[in-house]
Amino acid sequence: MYDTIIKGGCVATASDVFACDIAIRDGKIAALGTDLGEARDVIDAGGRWVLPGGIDSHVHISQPSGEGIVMADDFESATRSAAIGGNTTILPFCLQESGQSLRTAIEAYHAKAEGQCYTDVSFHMIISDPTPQVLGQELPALVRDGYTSFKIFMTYDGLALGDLDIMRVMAVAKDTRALVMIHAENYDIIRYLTEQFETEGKTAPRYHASSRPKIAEREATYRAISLAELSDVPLMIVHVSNRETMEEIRRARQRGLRIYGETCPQYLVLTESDLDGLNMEGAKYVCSPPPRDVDSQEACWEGLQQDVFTVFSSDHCPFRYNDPQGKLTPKGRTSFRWVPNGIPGVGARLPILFSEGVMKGRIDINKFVAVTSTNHAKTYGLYPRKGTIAVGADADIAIWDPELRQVLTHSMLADGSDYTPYEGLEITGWPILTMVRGKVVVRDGQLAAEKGGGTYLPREISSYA
Ligand code: DUC
Ligand code: ZN
Ligand code: ZN
Repeated sequence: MYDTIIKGGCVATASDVFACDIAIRDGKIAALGTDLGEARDVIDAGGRWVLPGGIDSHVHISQPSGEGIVMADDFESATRSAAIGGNTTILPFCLQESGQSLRTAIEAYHAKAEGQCYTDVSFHMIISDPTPQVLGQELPALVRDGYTSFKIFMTYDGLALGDLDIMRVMAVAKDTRALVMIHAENYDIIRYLTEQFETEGKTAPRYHASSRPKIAEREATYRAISLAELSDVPLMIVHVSNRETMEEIRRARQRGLRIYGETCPQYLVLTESDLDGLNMEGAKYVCSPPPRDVDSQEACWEGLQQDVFTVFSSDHCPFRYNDPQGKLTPKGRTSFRWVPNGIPGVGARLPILFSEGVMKGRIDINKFVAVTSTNHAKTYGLYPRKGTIAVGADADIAIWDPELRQVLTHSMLADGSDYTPYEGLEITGWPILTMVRGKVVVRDGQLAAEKGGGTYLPREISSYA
């Protein structure tokens, strides 16, 4: 007797498509096949895709974001939206504040997440203050404890690491086999242009994009790749927005370097002109790197199609719009520099890629599964427990209706923000059921479980390290 059987669906993994039933026991996939016998609960998946639950490996939740600014999501609302959008695991960042010990930082995030989550979660560290103590003791200890990836920044006051510190961090990654993620934009180009625009009175949100041109991203990406090559470590270039940067990653990969790339929905369906909105409307689209142009969108699709990008993440970094603690902070009206930087997307990521990618024939269903789930699990040390449909894996499953046509509106996403940058997008296909370790969490767009079922996942070393 099984707990659940999902019957009659079309199952897809990163490599295969097959019609079969899935039997689940104790939260794990126990059998695949037909005529599997009895179960307490039978779910009819006829005419549906049955896919591994999405894994979103780039999410910001409850992260300090500057004086007077508050992120729109806590762990409850972010994982709720994630589950409604077909995800079963998310990987938020844990920010080390200046002078803070990594252990103190991580404990604070665990406390925020405890008992709140609808999906499983795991954490990447953000290393902002790589002191000898942090590099010599704290970071290696955390990697041993299952925090096997961390992000560093090449830009932002208080976060940017110079090349010397980047190499020091990479040396620790080499020793511990942790995976480094990097935010690659040239700090001084952005500082210079920001000053210039402000001097000229060009302070509207649209100048956020102009102050962070493609060349700032391309240059930093090439430098990051060079430092990773020197240090002999794998490197994930996160949130890639344009062709020139994609081509740097492609060249590195063709040379056999272990360089990986990530892109996000905003680089497929938004452009810089979205920041043009009158008054402060453009602030809704302020994120970094900024959305670019149609050729950049095309390049990001090519990157996904041609394995330059192995993961597609949301970079969910949510602020409310109509809120003095969000996008409409009074300081933001004085300059784009002060507009909270980031946009929501954890709930919209999968439907956008399914609709724009699979349904419009740009990628097939296997690629969809690879870049939204399997590759995240492999990259970040969760495979094969997560990221596939196989006997013994966690029963993390999303059932998709490929024919449901809807116009995306914010209320469908159930996050803590008050808008979606993707409002009005026509979406074909939707995850109608999300199951986390055998338990149905979302059914027909509605929550079907209490919060707190999501658990923390310590991770193995990345398959790439
Ligand atoms: N980088 C991110 O990864 N997210 C939000 C803002 C940023 O700069
Ligand atoms: Zn970043
Ligand atoms: Zn981010």
